[in-house]
Amino acid sequence: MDVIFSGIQPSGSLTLGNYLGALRNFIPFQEKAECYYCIVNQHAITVPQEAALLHERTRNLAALYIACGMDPKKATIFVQSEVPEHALLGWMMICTSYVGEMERMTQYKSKARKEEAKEGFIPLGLMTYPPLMAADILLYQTTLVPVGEDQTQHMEITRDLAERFNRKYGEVFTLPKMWAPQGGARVMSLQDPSSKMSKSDDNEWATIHMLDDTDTIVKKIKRAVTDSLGHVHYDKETQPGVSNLMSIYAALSGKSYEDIERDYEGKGYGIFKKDLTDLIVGEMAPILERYHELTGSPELDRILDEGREKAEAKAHATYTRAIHAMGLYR
Ligand code: AQP
Repeated sequence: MDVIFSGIQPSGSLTLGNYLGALRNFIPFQEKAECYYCIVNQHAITVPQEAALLHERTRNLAALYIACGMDPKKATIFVQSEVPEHALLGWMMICTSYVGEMERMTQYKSKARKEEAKEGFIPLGLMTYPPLMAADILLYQTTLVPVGEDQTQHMEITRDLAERFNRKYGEVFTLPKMWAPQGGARVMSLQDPSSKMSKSDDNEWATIHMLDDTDTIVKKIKRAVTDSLGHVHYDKETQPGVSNLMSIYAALSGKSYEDIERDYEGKGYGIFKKDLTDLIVGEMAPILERYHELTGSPELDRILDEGREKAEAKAHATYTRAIHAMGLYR
């Protein structure tokens, strides 16, 4: 049976990109695999966070996981910082990493530039993000990691670090494979279709949040960048804005780009955008209803307490093997 691990950072309000690229795809695995779904709050602190907000978002993200259909009876749902083995193995993975390979990570380069411009410094945690992510995955002897296509480079480095460790210290870690949704499902910013939709984007109009109300979604889709060509056609080079909206439409409706082009032939962007809005609202409405029931309920704490215990048991077994392999014991 496959072992699945994945996580999302509570670094902001979740976007449609997080949903289509990651969260939605977590759910079917729980029927056929051993699943660990983590709220990776230690990754969130790789950039400055406000304590009260981080705490609130951590709980909210757990509620959103469950509202999307994650079943605590079938999957282990837990908070990263509550299982100390993540940070402990993370340090061992940092010590297995090379500065050069970390500096080459594209996410590091783009986030470092952004943080330097905003704060005047580059947090070191941004550079050591990939070894911590490797530790998260390797602790559970994970075979498959469902993530968005933007995480390809981090998955490659995870495998490299596992192989490097195994070669030097003996076979401790299973080499995990990445699982990305078909068609890529990389959702781009509604205002700049050359950059990915991100929950930490400062431009509110660029991002659809899963918790946005209907009115806000209507306005954001209306303002989404298109072009002057006026036909619904998929071509990322000449019509990047429209192509991005089409990829969201395709992911939510299950239709192919050809079908969408045929359905909207001669109809212009207005009708297409309205139907797209209806699709998004229709998908999010039941999720939001369940989310609001869960956020204040003690059920959430019970689920996370149980999740922590189950995760810790498995993580501790791998961590013990790793410290013995590395000689980190008396
Ligand atoms: N735009 C996207 N399209 C498809 N998938 C996406 N993911 C994120 N954005 C998109 C997928 O969501 C999962 C969780 O991401 P994360 O929170 O761990 O970090 P991230 O990739 O850095 O996400 P954000 O939204 O861009 O967060 P911030 O702004 O805090 O950095 C991953 O599987 C990712 O592929």
